[in-house]
Amino acid sequence: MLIRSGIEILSALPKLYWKDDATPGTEWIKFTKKKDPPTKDKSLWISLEEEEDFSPLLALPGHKNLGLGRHWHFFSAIFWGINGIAYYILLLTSNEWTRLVPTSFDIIPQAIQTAFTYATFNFPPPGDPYNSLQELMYFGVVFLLGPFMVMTGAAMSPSISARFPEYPKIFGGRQAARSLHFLGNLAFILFIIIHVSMVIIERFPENMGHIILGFPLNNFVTAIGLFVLYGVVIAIIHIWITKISLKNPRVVQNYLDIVVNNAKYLFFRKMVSKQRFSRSEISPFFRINGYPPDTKEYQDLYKNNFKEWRLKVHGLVEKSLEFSISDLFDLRHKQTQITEHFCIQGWTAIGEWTGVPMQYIIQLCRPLSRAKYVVFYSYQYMDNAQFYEVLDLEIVKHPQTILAYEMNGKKLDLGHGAPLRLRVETQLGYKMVKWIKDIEFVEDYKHIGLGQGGHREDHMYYSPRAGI
Ligand SMILES: Nc1nc2c(c(=O)[nH]1)N[C@H]1C(S)=C(S)[C@@H](COP(=O)(O)O)O[C@H]1N2
Ligand SMILES: [Mo]
Repeated sequence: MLIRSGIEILSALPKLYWKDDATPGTEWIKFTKKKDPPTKDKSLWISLEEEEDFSPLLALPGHKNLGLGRHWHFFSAIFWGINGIAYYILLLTSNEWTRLVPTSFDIIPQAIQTAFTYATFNFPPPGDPYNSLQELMYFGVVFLLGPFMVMTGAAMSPSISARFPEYPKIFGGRQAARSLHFLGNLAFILFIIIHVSMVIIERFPENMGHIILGFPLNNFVTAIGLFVLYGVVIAIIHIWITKISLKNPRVVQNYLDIVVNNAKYLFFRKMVSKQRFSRSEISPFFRINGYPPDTKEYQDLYKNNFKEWRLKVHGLVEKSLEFSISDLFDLRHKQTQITEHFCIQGWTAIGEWTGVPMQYIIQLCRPLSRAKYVVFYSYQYMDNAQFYEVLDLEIVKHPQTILAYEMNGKKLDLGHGAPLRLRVETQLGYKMVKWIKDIEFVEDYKHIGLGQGGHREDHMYYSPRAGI
């Protein structure tokens, strides 16, 4: 499940980079035939066009459902994470660890010897319980590869790397972490293929017995039976979760979110962004996601340089507010931050943003104690529905949550959200509403849009919380 949902996530940006600018064309490998953005008019091209449609035979659930791919990925990650912790505890509090942890360097020459034995199509004598090569492999998977996948995975979380900006640098940045996470997955696949093959080739009945029953079998038929049963159970689970995901995505989204969305709330809402990149790190090219609003209302505002544009702040507040764009420019509370943007699809870019901290807006409008969420509405429509996103009030209060009107020292341009867009530096990009129209403080969001907590949640099955 981790592998297939991981492939689904890869399909949303089927390209891997080493540098965090993720400049189109600099990928070291890609799984798409689509051309990079047309160099002439980058403004008409958005990163959603980079998504690929992978088959459900490979990806979970397949057919461009990044939202559910992520749900399955994090659900399985939590499941296997708990399983792994239990395994570590049981292993290390008993003497079982001696089966896996080498206690002498002699194991290396022995393992080389064993590798030679296999290479000449012979079997080494059975180990106790493993031969030296096998022991080294298991040790590597359990104590190195597993933790490596958790660590490279965590380096891609916007909340974790916003709170600890030094952390992703261990791997050479978030794009390098993404590439390494992919290579680690290949290592896992290779291990699974070799491992299952060896189980079958070398002493099959004994191995099957040991793995599933805890004692050796000497009966070939029983061993085959167990093997087939095991394979069938796995196949049925996969067919079932793939089918319900494709047929009933909303149900799967909501059930998995009981675990996934609440885990994000638990772990990430208190993480505050500490990002401070330098000017020299600003990316030369910053992808755009979302086509600019095509309504007449917005076009008129745009043509007139947003003179008639007004930002309304309303809902569960003591004092409703209204600002023109020059009102916002004139506020003394002005903040500039250089941060790294992480789109849910997988690309990153570093930019400088200037605007008004939401902390200050909150100070002015004084939300009622009932207010739990803040809704940011856009002038843009997608799939005939107004774009909006809901954020926990707690996260909106973070110091690097700002209403930005400048990017890289210039007035925000059309593509990046003119005249005003949100920056929430601990969240994925889709939470950062562009072309903002108004802001509402609410107690609940079930009555807004399709009730999932945002346009992307409503239409693409993303989670309402976006810390990873
Ligand atoms: N109104 C609106 N805001 C939006 C989007 C959108 O489609 N519509 N896309 C979001 C996504 S998925 C990302 S990654 C960021 C991209 O910001 P950028 O275009 O400035 O790079 O904007 C977010 N804000
Ligand atoms: Mo995004």
